[in-house]
Amino acid sequence: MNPPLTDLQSWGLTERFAALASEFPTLTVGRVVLQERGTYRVIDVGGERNAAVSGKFRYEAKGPSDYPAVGDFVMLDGADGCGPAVIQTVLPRKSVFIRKAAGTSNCEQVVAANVDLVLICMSLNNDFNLRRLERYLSIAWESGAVPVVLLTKADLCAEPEEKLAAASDVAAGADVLTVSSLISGDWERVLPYLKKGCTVALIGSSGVGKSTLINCLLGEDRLKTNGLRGDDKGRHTTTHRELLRLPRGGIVIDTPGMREMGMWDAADGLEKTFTEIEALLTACRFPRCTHTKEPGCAVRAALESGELSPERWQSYQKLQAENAYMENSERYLAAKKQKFKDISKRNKLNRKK
Ligand SMILES: Nc1nc2c(ncn2[C@@H]2O[C@H](COP(=O)(O)OP(=O)(O)OP(=O)(O)O)[C@@H](O)[C@H]2O)c(=O)[nH]1
Ligand SMILES: [Mg+2]
Ligand SMILES: [Zn+2]
Repeated sequence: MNPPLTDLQSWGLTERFAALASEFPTLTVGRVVLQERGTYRVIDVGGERNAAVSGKFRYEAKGPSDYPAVGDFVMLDGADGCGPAVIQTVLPRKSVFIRKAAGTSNCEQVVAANVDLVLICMSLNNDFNLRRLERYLSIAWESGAVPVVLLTKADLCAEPEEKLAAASDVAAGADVLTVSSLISGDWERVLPYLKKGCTVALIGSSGVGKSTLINCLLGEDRLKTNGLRGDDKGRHTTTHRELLRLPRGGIVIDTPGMREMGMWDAADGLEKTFTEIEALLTACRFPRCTHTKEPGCAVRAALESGELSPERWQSYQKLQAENAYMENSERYLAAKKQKFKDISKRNKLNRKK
């Protein structure tokens, strides 16, 4: 008897991706569920197996973000079920969470693709940092997914309400909630965000409890977690990105804690994260106001009245500068050029139909 066919809808295959996949009648659609360096695990109609990109794919790839990432829907060759599958192409992404890769190279790194919701995890003890939250929010808004802020390890914090209010203040437009994975009944408040067929990625520093929460959701200790409770010093327990299907429906992506979350093309995300500052900028009397000494400067007025905190203003300026620096890098400009080429090619194809 043949094994039962995988229900790809429960792995997030929507009508949009099914329609895109139908353009490749000789290939099989699959979803990347695990990525570790150059190798992939994919789920397709026949189950889960190893996969690698084709030589042609490698030859044509213009940069790191062209390669498949966890969450991507890919078109596969060799659907006979034996041996590794060959990834021929990546279907156009619905959303993509990209950071600047760690280190000195000005290259992008795709953290997760086709995510509906990004759960930004920050612990209520040592990891709590509003400025870092603003950085994560900017990248998350830019991704096209909806950010939700999860303040973890609520059991270790004496004044969670205060921190909840402070985080909510900087995260306008996003839900913010506190959660403890050690208190039964408490972590369940995450459940409304996990809907059947929806993909949720957990992102945040090492040790904040991402894998522990996913284990709660799975109902078993499947993912490795750092055994020392209460300690959130970065130990990088999770070393790869992995997509898992939850027993009650919903799909989660676990990611390793990242030391650096560099900005990569996050202009729109910054605008969404700092809407009140963007509004102030348009209210300055002079269009080229430097917000230092010009009369009628709305930013300085807001700083003086206390409506805008100096820390938030500095954070905005810092992230803007970092983003502007990236936008001038060679790699960024090359990626941008390629993106426009791909879009015009796709539009042309659509017109032909
Ligand atoms: N007190 C408390 N400890 C927790 C909670 N959630 C996780 N921890 C502990 O925090 C430590 C780190 O948890 P992990 O789940 O491994 O953290 P992670 O975010 O997956 O870390 P990386 O995989 O390194 O990115 C473990 O010792 C957990 O037991 C919580 O809600 N309360
Ligand atoms: Mg982990
Ligand atoms: Zn001004």
